[in-house]
Amino acid sequence: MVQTEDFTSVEYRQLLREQIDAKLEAYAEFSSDCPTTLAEAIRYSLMSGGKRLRPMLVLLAAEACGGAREAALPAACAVEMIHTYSLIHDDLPAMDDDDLRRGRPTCHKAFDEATAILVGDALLALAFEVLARDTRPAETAARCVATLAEAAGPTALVGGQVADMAGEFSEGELDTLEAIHRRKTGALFQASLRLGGLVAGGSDEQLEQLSAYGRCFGLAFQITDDLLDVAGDEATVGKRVGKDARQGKLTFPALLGVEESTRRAGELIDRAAEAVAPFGENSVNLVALARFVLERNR
Ligand code: GRG
Repeated sequence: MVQTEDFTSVEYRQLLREQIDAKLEAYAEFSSDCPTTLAEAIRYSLMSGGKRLRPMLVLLAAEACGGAREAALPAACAVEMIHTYSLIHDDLPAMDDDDLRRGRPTCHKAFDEATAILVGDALLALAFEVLARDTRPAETAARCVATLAEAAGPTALVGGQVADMAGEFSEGELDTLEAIHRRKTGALFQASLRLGGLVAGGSDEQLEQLSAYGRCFGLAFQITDDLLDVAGDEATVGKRVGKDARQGKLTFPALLGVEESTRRAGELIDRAAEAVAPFGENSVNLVALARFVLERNR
């Protein structure tokens, strides 16, 4: 069968996954200075069958700007490392206290809490090592490092997590909820798009268009995540479901209902597609990935 570079084809999605996984595998090989258990726990968490949405977005954004996939792979892996570290730490007893992730025991259950904390720390550092060392030219690497650090930092991923854990909602609940998810979930998606654009030498205007896609995509993704917690099948989703309601968490379906949440997610994906319309033919895969997220069951 002819390989088509079309995200709607299973073969192309498989090819992207294989390229991302092969690079991650290579990055998760360490010298004997890395203790065996730590190396094992890093590989356990990193090579555990996540959907790889963020690295795929990096690669598709690079392609949309006319860049080569290969050059964007270090950035793609760096984002996945940050994402994986955030999941490991989020699953810890001090945070969400979860025992199932990506269809298997969470890192602290399979190993222990100290190891899980240290795996997260190691992945955070490794992400910036590979991004700074393997992205060319050095000036682009520096811009990528700043972009990813901002998305992972106190005003984005970490700040969003803190605000979510504080769980204080009052008037303007929808605005508060969106502001939390813009930081906790959206910032890393937005950074994925920008990294792909930066590596491919995209213009400031293109970077803005990719960012706009990322903002809408991130929020739509979070809404579908909340919907899966309401109606998803635990074995398929690969993590516990129904937890938000049990914990009395504010979510999009709790606030707006399932129907309105579903409608909003669809509207946001339409807006994401519009944002990258100026890329013409080069944006078809980004649009296809956005639509794919609406239909996901895990
Ligand atoms: C601990 C600093 C820190 C942050 C944690 C990621 C996160 C912030 C919390 C996870 C809780 C959660 C369910 C967030 C909703 C969105 C999300 C990140 C879902 C998981 O992402 P997927 O579905 O995961 O892309 P896979 O496993 O496919 O990679």
